Amino acid sequence: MAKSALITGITGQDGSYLAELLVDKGYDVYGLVRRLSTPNTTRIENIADKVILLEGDLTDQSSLNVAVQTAQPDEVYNLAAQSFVATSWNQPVLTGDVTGLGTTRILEAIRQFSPSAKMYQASSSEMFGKADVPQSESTPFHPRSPYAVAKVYAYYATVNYRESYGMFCCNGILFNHESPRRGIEFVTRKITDGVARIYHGLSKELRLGNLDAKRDWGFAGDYVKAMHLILQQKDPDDFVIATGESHSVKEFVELSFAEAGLDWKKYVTQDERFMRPADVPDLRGDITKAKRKLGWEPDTKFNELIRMMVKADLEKYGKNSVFK
Ligand code: NDP
Ligand code: GDR
Repeated sequence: MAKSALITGITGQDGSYLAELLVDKGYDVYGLVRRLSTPNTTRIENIADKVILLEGDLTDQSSLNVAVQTAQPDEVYNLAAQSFVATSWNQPVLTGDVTGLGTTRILEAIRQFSPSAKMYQASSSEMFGKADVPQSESTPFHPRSPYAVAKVYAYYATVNYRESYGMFCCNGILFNHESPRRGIEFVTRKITDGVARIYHGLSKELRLGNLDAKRDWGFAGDYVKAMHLILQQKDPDDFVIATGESHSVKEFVELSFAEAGLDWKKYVTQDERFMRPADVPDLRGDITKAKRKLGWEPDTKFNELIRMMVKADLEKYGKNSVFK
């Protein structure tokens, strides 16, 4: 019999790649989708007839109960969140409700209606905040945003359901991962989109915040494979997933503009509006445990990721280019 999986956040970047992976593996894939005035299913259009969408919201317990009862999942991937760090200062209570308490609601739905289901929690390198480099599973947390605070709560809720009820609950502590499907407000996609707009004459400048922050950027398509592997282990456990390399925002900017044959210094300006009340200076993951236990390593290199994203955005705007 085919395995069944329930993905919350299926309409997001990771949810769409994970759904494709699980469909390819022959899973019956259910996705939780919240009601919006304009449906937002563009990232899963290519697999629309291969997944079953269930209406629900992480702030609404009864909808999560019904989703778990309906899907009777072998595996639940909790990817839904208010995931944009900058917004978490403007909407701290909502972020706590969705990104933090939402995880407890999912855990409760599983405990009551499908307790043998395995659960994956989308934990984040943001939980480390200001920490020594590199960060591993044993690095202490020091969250620096309401988002990260909510993720730390969700991390421990996941560990607690494992320890309290013997449930198969795991945290993937994922470092930043990007793709052409990345939301436009995140810095990598904002940069590659900006490069394409400038290249095609649709924009004259790109305004950014802190160029010195360093992140360990990988490709989302590689990272969803790790999510799946984490739930295929004999015992539930928590894993850091990263590339092991970090680069500054400035390096990402330089390479992205260079990919389109442009000199970034002519176009990029710093803007206070994009500075954060507290930023995270340097994140770089130590993936020793993931390599040893999961046999996982990323395939896509930093330069390849940038090339992939710049190319996709250049092609997107190419159709409406003022030069054509
Ligand atoms: P996205 O922002 O692309 O996707 C978030 C998803 O959550 C969307 O499907 C969104 O739905 C859904 N969602 C938001 N609020 C609710 C709600 N109240 N009820 C139900 N669904 C909701 O995030 P990513 O795909 O990039 O990330 C996936 C998860 O991994 C997130 O939890 C994120 O915090 C975490 N993470 C991400 C990393 C990364 O680098 N990408 C690194 C580490 C952790 P809608 O489409 O309707 O908005
Ligand atoms: P992050 O990603 O906060 O790491 O969270 P983001 O791309 O938003 O920021 C990365 C770094 O870039 C700096 N920065 C800017 N960021 C944005 N968005 N816009 C700008 O103009 C800009 N200029 C500089 C930021 O200050 C920051 O230091 C992402 C999300 O996917 C989270 O959900 C996830 O948990 C973490 O990655 C791991």
